[in-house]
Amino acid sequence: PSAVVNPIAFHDYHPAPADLRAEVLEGLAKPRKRLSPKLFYDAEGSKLFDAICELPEYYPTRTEIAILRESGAEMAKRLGREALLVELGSGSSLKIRVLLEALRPAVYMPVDISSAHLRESAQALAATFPGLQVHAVCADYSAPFALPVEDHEHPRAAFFPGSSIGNFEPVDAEQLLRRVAAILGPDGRLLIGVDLIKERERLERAYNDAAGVTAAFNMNLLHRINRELDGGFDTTRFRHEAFFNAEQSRIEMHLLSTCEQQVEVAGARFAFEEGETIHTECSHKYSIDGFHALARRAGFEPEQVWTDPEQLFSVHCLVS
Ligand code: AVJ
Repeated sequence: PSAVVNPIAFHDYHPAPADLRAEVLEGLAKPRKRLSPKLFYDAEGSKLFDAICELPEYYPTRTEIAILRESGAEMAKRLGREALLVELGSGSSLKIRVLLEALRPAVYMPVDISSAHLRESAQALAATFPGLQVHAVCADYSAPFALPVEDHEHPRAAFFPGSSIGNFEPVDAEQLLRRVAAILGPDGRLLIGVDLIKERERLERAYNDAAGVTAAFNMNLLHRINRELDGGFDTTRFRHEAFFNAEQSRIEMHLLSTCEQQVEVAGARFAFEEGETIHTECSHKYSIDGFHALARRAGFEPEQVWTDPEQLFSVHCLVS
């Protein structure tokens, strides 16, 4: 007889849909133009991001997966048997599979803002892990939310892979971690992937790949604005720029205007100087000690950290 596939429970918190028009008009009107990296991920942008993860220069994804494979059993011990495992953002199906394999939690609760993507990936996981209770939560994890089930019989754990925390400014990262601590309650565990500070060359190569995929990912934001907001960006007059800002310990991505020009978007007109940029992303890099300090400020106690032999990437277990 075939194993029982539990139907998934779907909890829809109806996260506010992003208002692309308002966000773009506001971001481009700032004295230093900026757009949120959240806006990268339309269908085309999500495909380009998947391609980035396969690039030889882009070490974070494959390094984190190798760490999960290598130390999954130890992580499972830390997180506890029969855990309730919350995943923040469910875009990383290979990583969660490696962790579920090692951990075998009682309940898996993926939280994601994209309803269709969430339902699909939750169903696929329920089919691969018979007996696993899946509670999918459609919500914006960067805003406060409560878990949909009162469950006090399982130890609580959360998984936040991919160095997604790096997209947040340190003060916002701290606030987000504080909320995760509140969701976990006392003695919960957060397993979180964090990209490490390393030589500038290695960092900058990861965001300036030879095949130009990261450039296409960045430029797709202008194409998206042209498509969805009837924007007038001439993409031949902008170029991708990514560099390590050592003072702030972050990779910055920008779209640089190669000439003086005016661009119309949704009926508004924006002037660019030659060399002026739209700042599109920050990707913060941490030392292990620096991340421990951030975790402590957010109410967590560092319990264990795993890295790869080259110390490129870290996976932390934090106790709430
Ligand atoms: C998904 C935010 C972790 O910062 O490395 C990859 C996004 N941007 N290449 C990162 C990204 C350019 C990625 N994060």
